[in-house]
Amino acid sequence: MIVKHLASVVGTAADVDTAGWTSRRLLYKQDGMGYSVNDTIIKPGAELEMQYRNHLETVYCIEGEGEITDLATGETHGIRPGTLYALNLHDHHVLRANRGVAMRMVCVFNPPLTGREVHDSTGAYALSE
Ligand code: 9YT
Repeated sequence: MIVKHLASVVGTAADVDTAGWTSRRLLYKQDGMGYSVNDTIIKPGAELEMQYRNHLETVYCIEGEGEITDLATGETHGIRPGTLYALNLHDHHVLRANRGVAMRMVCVFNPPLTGREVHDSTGAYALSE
């Protein structure tokens, strides 16, 4: 059994900070679950264009508010605590956090992340071995 608390990840190598988000990586590929789990803060006012070509990602909002635009259809969906989105088609999208409030999201990746992945110029994470 693996039991850990967010506090044991904050400030370590598994706490990855970028201009738009901070990802606290709770479970990695190395944990053997077949998926990884992050507790991620999307910074207030952040606007992130992403497309995880190599991964499927499910995101569950637990704090804050914002929206996601599906760039294939132009459709925009509001996000608030309790909203889940699953990028089942490796969807090209823009994620926005409302100004003045961070969004806190639980992010699950398949295949699992292995380390300090950050987005490449296409908005994807590289696929590791
Ligand atoms: C929701 C989202 O994709 N945010 C970007 C950060 C990423 N999910 C991560 O590694 O936690």
